[in-house]
Amino acid sequence: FTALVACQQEKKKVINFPTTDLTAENFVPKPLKIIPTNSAFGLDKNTIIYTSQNATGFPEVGEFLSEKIKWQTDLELAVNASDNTSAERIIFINQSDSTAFSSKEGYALHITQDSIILNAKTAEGAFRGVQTIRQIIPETSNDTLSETKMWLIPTGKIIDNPNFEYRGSMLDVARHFFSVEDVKKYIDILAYYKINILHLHLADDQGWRIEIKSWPKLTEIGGSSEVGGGPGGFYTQEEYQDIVAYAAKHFITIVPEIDMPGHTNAASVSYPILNGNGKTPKIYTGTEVGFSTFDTRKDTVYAFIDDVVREISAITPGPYFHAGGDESHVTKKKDFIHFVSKVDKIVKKYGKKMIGWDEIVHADIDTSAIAQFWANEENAKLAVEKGLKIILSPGKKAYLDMQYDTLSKHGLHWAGYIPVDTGYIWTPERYVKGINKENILGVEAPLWSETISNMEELEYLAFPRMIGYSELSWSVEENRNWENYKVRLGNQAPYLDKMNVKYYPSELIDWK
Ligand code: TNX
Repeated sequence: FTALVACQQEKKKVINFPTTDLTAENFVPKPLKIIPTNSAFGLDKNTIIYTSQNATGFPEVGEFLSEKIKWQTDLELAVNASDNTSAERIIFINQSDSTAFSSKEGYALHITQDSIILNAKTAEGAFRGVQTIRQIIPETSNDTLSETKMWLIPTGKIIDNPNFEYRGSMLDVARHFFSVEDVKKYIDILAYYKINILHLHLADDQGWRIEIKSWPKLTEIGGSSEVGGGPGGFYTQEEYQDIVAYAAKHFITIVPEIDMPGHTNAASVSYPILNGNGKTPKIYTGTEVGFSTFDTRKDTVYAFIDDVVREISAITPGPYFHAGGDESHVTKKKDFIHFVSKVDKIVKKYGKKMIGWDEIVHADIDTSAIAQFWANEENAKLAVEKGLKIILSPGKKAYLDMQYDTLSKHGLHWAGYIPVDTGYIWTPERYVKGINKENILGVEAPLWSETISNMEELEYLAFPRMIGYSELSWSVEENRNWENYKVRLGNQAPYLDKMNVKYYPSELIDWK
């Protein structure tokens, strides 16, 4: 590698680069530290990508960067080519155990006129750093400096680490079904903003969306409906694995949710034995909540849940299983407690940690469980008293399905309206009194789908707000500032347009 750099130095043409400022770049989320050196690296066809070869995942991260540079600039950069004699500049993705970046997702970027060196402990860290590189490649080339087209990248140093380890979005594929292709597009965009969790809400009253081989009617019957009477749909286990693998390639962990004991009408329509009231429920396509429950005292119900958790866990490499637990309004409190405690044990039996909506804290559960705070602060405080970690998804701030304002085409407003500034201006670290940084696993923005049924509608609610949640979860408090953020957000327009994302063009933002 040193020889290669020396050889480049020799061949380098003398170019007077314009003055640059790395601190003025449009990074979202904002990196921890940026130190500009005010010159430029010229990305052109004579640039090569080189990675640590023996460090797991590094060559693949190099290939990913090459693919994305091709998409952005049309340049085709070789990755780890054996013949690099014509190379003039290098992007080197290097495995390093430096202590400058303390977490597995941390990285350091060192950009000079000749090279971009990305150091990371793990491929995951390298992948996050690659997003930063993607964000500083200008939209257009400057071809006046040399005979080939060149994209000028400001020089300097970046040292970066995530503020929270869990940075997520949830997609409700139960109220309306979204295809594998839709989910992959959502993953593409989330990854660009360093999100690392996609929680899929796979079952609710209106539909069951994941094949369970030992209980086939769940998808045959329960998969055939959705809100408003549309056709519904479901993922076969292969399709789900395809999503999981695609997410993994983007260092995103899939969190599967089967919501229970409430929100289970679709399961009970498929197998009426589950609800224990002797009646066969009807398919439900409305949007009411809180009317269904499993029979919490029946062994068959736990045998069913054991099969569901076993089959899903076997195809879910991530550490979490989300068991729902919200709005079980027709389950008696003592039955709810009994139920959640039993489900927690089943989830643990299959090697996963249970996540549940904040209501689960009333049950006798292990401290490895995680409470997702959405509405009830008392529940969240109780969770912390019990030693559980919290995921923050406050409805008033982080619900992607809340309308922007009274004119919004889609969405609900039971938790209020969430314009783009309101969604950004809050401090997860101090949102609930008594819940401090060390109690918080991270932030997740849920997108419920009662009012959206296709990608365009999904994008209208998710973007641009989801981009703000990426900064709230990745960047430290000192680096978050609305006035500064809103300029960087406006400058995301070219990327979003190129991705064909139909974002809501909020008037609060000066879109580029
Ligand atoms: C409340 S948030 C729900 C969902 C709805 C959502 C609509 C939560 C845990 N439960 O069932 O879809 O409101 O905003």
